Amino acid sequence: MNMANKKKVCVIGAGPSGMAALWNFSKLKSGNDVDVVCYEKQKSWGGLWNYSWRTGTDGYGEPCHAGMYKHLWSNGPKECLEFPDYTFEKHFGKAIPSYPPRPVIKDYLEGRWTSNVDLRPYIKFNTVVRHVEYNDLDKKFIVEITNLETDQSSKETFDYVIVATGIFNVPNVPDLPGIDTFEGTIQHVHNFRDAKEFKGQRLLIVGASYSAEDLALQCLKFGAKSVVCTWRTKPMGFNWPKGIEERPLVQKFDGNVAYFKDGSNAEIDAVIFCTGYKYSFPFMEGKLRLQSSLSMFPDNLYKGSVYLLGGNNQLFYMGIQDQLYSFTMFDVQALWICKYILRNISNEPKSLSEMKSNAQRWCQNCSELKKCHDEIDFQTKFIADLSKDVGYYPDATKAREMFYTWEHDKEKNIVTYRDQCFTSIYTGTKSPRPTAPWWQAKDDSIKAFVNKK
Ligand code: FAD
Ligand code: NA7
Repeated sequence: MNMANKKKVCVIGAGPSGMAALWNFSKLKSGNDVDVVCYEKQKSWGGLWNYSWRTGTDGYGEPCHAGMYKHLWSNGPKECLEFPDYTFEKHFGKAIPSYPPRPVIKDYLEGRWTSNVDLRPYIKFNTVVRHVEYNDLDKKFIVEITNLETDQSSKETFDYVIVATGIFNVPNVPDLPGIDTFEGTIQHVHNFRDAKEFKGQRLLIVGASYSAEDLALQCLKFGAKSVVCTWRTKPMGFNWPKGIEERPLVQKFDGNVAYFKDGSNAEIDAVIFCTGYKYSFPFMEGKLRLQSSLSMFPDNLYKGSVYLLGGNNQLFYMGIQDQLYSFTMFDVQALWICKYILRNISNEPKSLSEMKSNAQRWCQNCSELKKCHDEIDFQTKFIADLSKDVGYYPDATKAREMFYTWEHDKEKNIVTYRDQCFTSIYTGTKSPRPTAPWWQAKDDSIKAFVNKK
């Protein structure tokens, strides 16, 4: 194919989703048919899995992307996010326990991105995408970028755009009556870096989901005096260790006292909002901008990927589903998008109306999900549906049973669930037990987790 006929593809973001797109394009050996360029505003790949001490703005004055913190251990078993072709055992040369800390996960991801492939040439680091618009006349996107090192801006044209900029980077921070009078520290979990900071303190955590659960446990583990989690819709309801309790939503603050809906109050030293994130794609022109809040199937996306309100089916959003499966889901979604661009999909839809009604059915089913099991089943079906179209080889959906066990383990004991062992779908090896229970493990280095005798 001659250069002029090559399809030009822009991937925005080199986190796990964007990297899955690059990996799959490279494996499909599509170099003859497409030119792929990835813009990443950070100096390195990995997205949220990069740890940085910075909060607020980065060295270039851009909003800090990652809200990753020290001592984060995976909150799901690694066997549920393992790549079929690149297992943890392959990467580390031995089986490792099921719940690795952040540096281990990042190392594993980088292993997949560098093993028998060279993805770096695709990526322009320190380059932020400022604006994307679509021209109906020539059916091309105009992408405006800024090289943060030189502060030079330029425009490039593309046939396809894949938005893979993540969904957990713009904090949702509600207001609470009287919080201006609060005498202690206040932050959103996006700015939380080190649990040791809260040693000896009485914490109030606002929210009742994954971050609230993890911070409550982690802060207590690293020496917080007490933690009150305050919920809006329903409590997490775990069998908490002594020192953590749940109360209905805080109604007001007066000085360092928080007053709750049940009439109780508590003295507090620090407040951490674990109130989730906002979907934010400010760089997309209005008609191309996905509008959603956290969902397992945001509206107006065929197969959870092709944007249906603009861009002539040439615009994709990746990794914007609330995530149970994470990396394997990104992988199959990436393969689907790559094959769609290369016109290599079985069951390709006939018309826009067919795509819209398909997406609406998925949205409707998503809106009926009630329990965690429903969400596990829904995301399993989503992955199976994409897999069927593209012939994604091993069965990633086998993780479903493990998610059930994971949920059960958490209900049984929220402190010990990370000490349990799962069996790899792809190697059949059962993971060893961690040498120290998670509650006692404080060293999150690769050396401590992987190389122990
Ligand atoms: P991101 O990782 O957010 O990457 C997006 C990338 O896009 C970033 O590199 C960013 O710099 C770049 N970018 C953004 N805007 C622009 C722009 N305008 N121009 C150029 N580049 C841009 N998942 C799990 O499976 N297990 C866990 O234990 C787990 N723990 C988590 C803990 C926390 C605190 C959070 C917030 C999330 C966690 N997740 C976990 C979920 C997480 O979302 C995924 O693991 C994964 O990082 C999502 O990848 P992504 O590529 O979609 O997004
Ligand atoms: P989530 O899962 O979006 O949860 C946000 C929580 O915040 C949820 O419990 C909400 O309660 C609560 N919330 C939101 N707004 C408010 C207000 N105004 N008042 C009180 N409570 C509120 O975000 P997480 O950070 O926990 O998890 C996101 C990812 O980060 C996840 O993948 C993790 O692995 C890490 P609701 O139930 O809606 O009443």
